[in-house]
Amino acid sequence: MRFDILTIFPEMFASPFEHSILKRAREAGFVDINLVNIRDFAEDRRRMTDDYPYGGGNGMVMKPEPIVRALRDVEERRGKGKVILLSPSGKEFDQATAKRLSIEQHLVLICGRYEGVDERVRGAFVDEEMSLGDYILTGGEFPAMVIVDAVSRLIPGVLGCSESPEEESFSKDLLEYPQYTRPPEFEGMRVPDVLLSGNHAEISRWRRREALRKTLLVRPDLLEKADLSEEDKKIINEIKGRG
Ligand code: 9D3
Repeated sequence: MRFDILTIFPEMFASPFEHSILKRAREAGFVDINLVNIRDFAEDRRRMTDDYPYGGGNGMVMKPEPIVRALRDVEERRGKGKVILLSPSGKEFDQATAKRLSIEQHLVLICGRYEGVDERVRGAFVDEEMSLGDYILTGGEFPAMVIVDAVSRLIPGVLGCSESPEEESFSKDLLEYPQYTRPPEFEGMRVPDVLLSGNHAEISRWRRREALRKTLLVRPDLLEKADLSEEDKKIINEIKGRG
């Protein structure tokens, strides 16, 4: 997967892609990340990338020319990709979106700044507009990093088999059950006996119950869409009954 990231702050991306799984994915050639400084495509002597909004109002708007020149340069050098504008007005990015994007060859991410981007860029050059969620950030740079991370790990070969995303679909509707590792007792807190029992059927039942309990408590909205068995529903009623 090729990513081109258009930003006026390419330095923000210095380290996030240089660790762990993403580092390995880049070294192995699964992921190729190219940073494009929008300011390099500004035409005026001051290299301005923003300007006052027509009609007045607070803040600045990103000028269309530098962004579109940068997009055309990317297309000439690296081919046509799917162009995504990161903006608080976009559709919310989620795991289904990450999956859909992971089968693309080439994504071009435009990081907005200030109050936004001139509407003519969106209208004529943007395929999709995406937000990370309903909170206000200073720009699209962190969202771009999140999208590269979430999409890259879904590209076949990027994760080793032990980290495989296979089983994510199995348990996607629920939050995870609690995990423990050694030591068996830490500052007076014991690992649940069932996990030390070696009884795999019982461990599976315990994990399902704990995942249901956690989801009911923290994300009851997930249970409405979840694919629950009759046994699951019985367990949920038990948990509810006990409070
Ligand atoms: C006045 C209205 N504001 C929109 C809620 C203006 C505004 C605030 C912050 C416009 C742009 C920004 C910068 N944010 C992003 O570019 C952004 C973002 C975000 O703020 N939250 C979640 N996802 C994203 S993706 C890009």
